Amino acid sequence: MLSKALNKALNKQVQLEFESSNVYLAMASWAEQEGYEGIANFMYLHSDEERMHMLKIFKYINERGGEAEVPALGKVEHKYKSVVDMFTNVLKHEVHVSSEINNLVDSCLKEKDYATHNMLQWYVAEQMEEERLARTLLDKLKLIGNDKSGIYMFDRDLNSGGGEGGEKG
Ligand code: OFO
Repeated sequence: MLSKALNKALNKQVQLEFESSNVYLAMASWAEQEGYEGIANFMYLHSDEERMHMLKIFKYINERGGEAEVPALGKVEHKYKSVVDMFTNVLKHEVHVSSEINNLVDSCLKEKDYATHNMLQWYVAEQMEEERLARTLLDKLKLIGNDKSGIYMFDRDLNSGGGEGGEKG
């Protein structure tokens, strides 16, 4: 049985994963409007992944006798100055999510809730991968700079799976 405190903390993570899904959906929309088809597809996929992350925790809460709640969601950013600006925000967002996952792991250990701790290990690994991917893509974009043909190729690469952003769990 989940403690009340962990139930609350997990519901907060449900909200964050839900919001992540919307953040990437808004990024997909911006990229689509700007004509970056590959980046848009990458972001649409990522948005779906985040919904899956949300659902995994949502269902876990109920399986453990807790109460999963559908959260109210905040507004997300819809405008970006550039592709680099957008991917800088992706990295920033994922670093924030990682730190929230770490806080959750910490709470589980304090409460000796090893089942939840075990469930969260998937998220620990996933966050490392998401941060790595965001850093790799941002590094590529920094190398490309203002070179239009470079951005064109970056977009094309993401369309053909070059972002390695496929779902893993
Ligand atoms: Fe759920 O991994 Fe990104 O935010």
